Amino acid sequence: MFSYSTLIQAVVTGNHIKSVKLVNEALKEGVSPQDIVSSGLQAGMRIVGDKFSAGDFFVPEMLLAARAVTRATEVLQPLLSASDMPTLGRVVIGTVFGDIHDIGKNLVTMFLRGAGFEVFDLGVNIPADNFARAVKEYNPDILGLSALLTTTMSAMRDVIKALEMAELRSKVKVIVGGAPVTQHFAEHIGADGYGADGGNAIKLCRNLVGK
Ligand code: B1M
Repeated sequence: MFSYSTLIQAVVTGNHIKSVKLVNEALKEGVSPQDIVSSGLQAGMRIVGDKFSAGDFFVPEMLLAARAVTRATEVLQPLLSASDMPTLGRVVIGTVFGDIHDIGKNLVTMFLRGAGFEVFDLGVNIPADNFARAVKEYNPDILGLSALLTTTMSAMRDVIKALEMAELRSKVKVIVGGAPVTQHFAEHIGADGYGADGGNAIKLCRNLVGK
């Protein structure tokens, strides 16, 4: 029988074969993809982060854990992204310059697609000007910025400045998210919203497009 603790353990030990097997088991037993993400995969990643902070884990262990989560997420992707709804709006998303963390951004992308948004994912380590160019090219309702490092959060402000310089700021709503980001920070840099997690990002985007 599936248990969250074994999935968490598979993530913490970076066992991607086991994480995929356990996610498949959980799905067969009727566990929801959202619960698998929040109570299994994310819970495991929090422990990995704590171990890294405590000096018990190093970058290789984080990379193995990231692979265990990414592979497991690939199993969930069709379920999280499946949607028959008409498009609610268009979102461009990416991780800011200097930052290569993408697991959270990828999950938010899947959640938004599942909710009916059309999402263009630019990837990671995206310079501010590239975000502005993408806004011009794709003409999205919302621009989503993700950052996982305290040192890269300030790049979110650079993106807003780049939009202002290109006279695009009034054409798009900007939302920000990622572990170190807060509502206060979002307001401080002049973003239109802050998403704490995937579910929250859906609510925020729906509000911003008035649906
Ligand atoms: Co990094 N790393 N890492 N890392 N890493 C953290 C972030 C850290 C907190 C670990 C720690 O010290 N405890 C720490 C940052 C400390 C700080 O800034 N104060 C850290 C560090 C220091 C580093 C390096 C500098 C390590 C080094 O090289 N010495 C380095 C930096 C590389 C760089 O980016 N330039 C580095 C590298 C890496 C790996 C490559 C090894 C790997 C990333 C692999 C990958 O992403 N493909 C990695 C990992 C895995 C982590 C931890 C362990 C897990 C991150 C994660 O995937 N979480 C992380 C510790 C932690 O977060 N507890 C850590 C799970 C994910 C689902 O959550 O990303 O928060 P999260 O996303 C959530 C929400 O935040 C939100 O929704 C998501 C789903 O709920 N959200 C949004 C995210 N984006 C959003 C956007 C939105 C809305 C919501 O709207 C647009």
